[in-house]
Amino acid sequence: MAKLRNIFCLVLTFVLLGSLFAFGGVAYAFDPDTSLSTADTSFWGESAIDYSGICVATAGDVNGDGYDDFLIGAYRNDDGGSDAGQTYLILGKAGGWTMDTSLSTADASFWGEHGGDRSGYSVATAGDVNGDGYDDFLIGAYANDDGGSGAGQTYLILGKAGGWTMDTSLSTANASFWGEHLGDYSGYSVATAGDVNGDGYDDFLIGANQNSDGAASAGQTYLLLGTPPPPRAVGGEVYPINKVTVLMPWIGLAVTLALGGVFITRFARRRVRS
Ligand SMILES: [Ca+2]
Ligand SMILES: [Ca+2]
Ligand SMILES: [Ca+2]
Ligand SMILES: [Ca+2]
Repeated sequence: MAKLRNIFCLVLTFVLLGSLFAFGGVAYAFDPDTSLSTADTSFWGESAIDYSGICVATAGDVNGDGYDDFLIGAYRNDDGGSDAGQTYLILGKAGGWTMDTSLSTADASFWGEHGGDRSGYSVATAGDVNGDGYDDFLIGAYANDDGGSGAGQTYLILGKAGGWTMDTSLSTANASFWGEHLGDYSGYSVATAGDVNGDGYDDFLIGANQNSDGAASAGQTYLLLGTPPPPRAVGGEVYPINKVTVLMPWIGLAVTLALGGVFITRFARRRVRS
């Protein structure tokens, strides 16, 4: 009886596999030569000649809700000034994605500081550079003039649980980095480097492809190491700190023994790489 049952199961398996291959083989979600009209979601630029989508990237999980978030750069957008550029942040969610969505409905956006900055030409997650468990991100504005004409500027925006808004000026970024010389075009590319020195804080890269320190337009790439938040201010003074930090990546915690207390920091065990 058992033998008969085994033969039956074998025949059934062959029939099922045969039907699968007869209908074009094992199905896969993505096929060759598929029109993007079948995409799950799409986003339109807000205005003509915005060139939105010049750069797109994951932002990591910037609000710590377990859904990864993403960035869309529109470096010729004029909302902050002619070609100041705008970068849109779209927060992840379980459902409700639709095609032909205007970027005006994004969860947050960031304008270049000045006309002609071309911010959003490069966008990327930075990983979690300050180890607070929220991923952080970078927006490059290679044509920004604050450090000299075309020196370029890159903005670091730290993740947070809430309070994201549209039409925010990049002048309110948590940190920014100028090119060394005029014409460097720093911020032409930006990326996370992962955690290159293994201290639990993600590190990041800024490219300045027109920098001439090595030779004319040899270019220069800068690595910035992630750091913990600055010491807490007490009575307007920066608190002097002598500390020992013990990283415990297996439970996603860092325990800092410092003058003034014991601080426990949660950091992302999962690393996001672009
Ligand atoms: Ca998220
Ligand atoms: Ca424009
Ligand atoms: Ca962070
Ligand atoms: Ca690091």
